Amino acid sequence: MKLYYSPGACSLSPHIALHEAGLAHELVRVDLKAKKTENGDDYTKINPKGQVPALQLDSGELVTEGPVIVQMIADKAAGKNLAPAAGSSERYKLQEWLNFITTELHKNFSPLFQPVIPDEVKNFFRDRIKGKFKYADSQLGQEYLMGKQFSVADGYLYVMLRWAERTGMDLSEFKNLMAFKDRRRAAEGQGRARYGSAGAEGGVSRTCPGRAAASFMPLRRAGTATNAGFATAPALQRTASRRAPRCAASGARLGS
Ligand SMILES: N[C@@H](CCC(=O)N[C@@H](CS)C(=O)NCC(=O)O)C(=O)O
Repeated sequence: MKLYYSPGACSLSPHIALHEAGLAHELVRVDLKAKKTENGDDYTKINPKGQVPALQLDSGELVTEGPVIVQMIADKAAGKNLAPAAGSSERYKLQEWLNFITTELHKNFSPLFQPVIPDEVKNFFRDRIKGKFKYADSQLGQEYLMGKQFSVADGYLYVMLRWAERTGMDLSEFKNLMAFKDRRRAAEGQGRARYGSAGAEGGVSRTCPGRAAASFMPLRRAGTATNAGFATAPALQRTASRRAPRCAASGARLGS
C-alpha cells in the first residue's frame, strides 16, 4: 500500500491508523501547492482531487477521503480493533465521530490556513472550532471517543488537536481533550520504541527493510500554513525531507 501524504496535513490520520494497524506501507510525499509528488509526478494524474490523503492499494485501486481510508485500514487489520465490526451499531457511532471530525473540525480549520482570509473571519472560525471541541470534550469521559478502545477516530481527533496547537488556539479549559492529547503524545513516544524496531509489532516495509528503525520521527510543532493546507515550518520541512524515507515500514515517521 502507498499513502500519499503531506507533512502535518490531515493525511497524518491514516498514517497513524497504518501504524496502529501494523500494516506495511510506502509513503509518497506530495507538494500540495505544486500538485507534484516527491518523485516529480503530476499528482492530479494519480488523484484528480489533488488532495491528500490518498491510499493506493496493492491492486492499484486508489481510495480517497480520510474517513473512508481509515476505516479500510482498520478493516484490513481486524485483530487490532481500530474500528468496531462493520454493520454494528458501534460502527455507526464511529462513523458519526469521523463525520463530525471531518465536517465540523477539519473543514472549519481550512480558512485558518488561508493567508488571504482576514483575521476577523479567521476568528469567526476559531470560535466555531472551539464550540466543536467543547462538544468533543464533553463526550470524552473515558479514555477514547469510543470508550476504552483506541479507534481510528481518535487518531483523527489527535490531528485536529495538533492543528489547534499550531494555530495558537487555547483549549486548556477542555480538560478531557488535554488529557487525551497528552496520552496520545505519550503513546507516540512508546510507538517510537514499539514500531521503530524492525520486526517488532509494526513489521518492516517490503520495499525498504531496515530503514524503519531510523526513520520514525515524533510529531512536532510546526509553524506555517500554506493555502493548500498545513505544512511544516520551512526549517522543519527541510529536516523532514532529509529524514523522510521514500518508503516506510509501519512505524516509520508520522509526519503526514
Ligand atoms: N475530503 C477530503 C479533504 C482532504 C483535505 O482537505 N486535504 C487537504 C490537506 S489537509 C489538501 O489536500 N489540501 C489541498 C487542496 O485542497 O488542494 C478528505 O476528507 O480526505
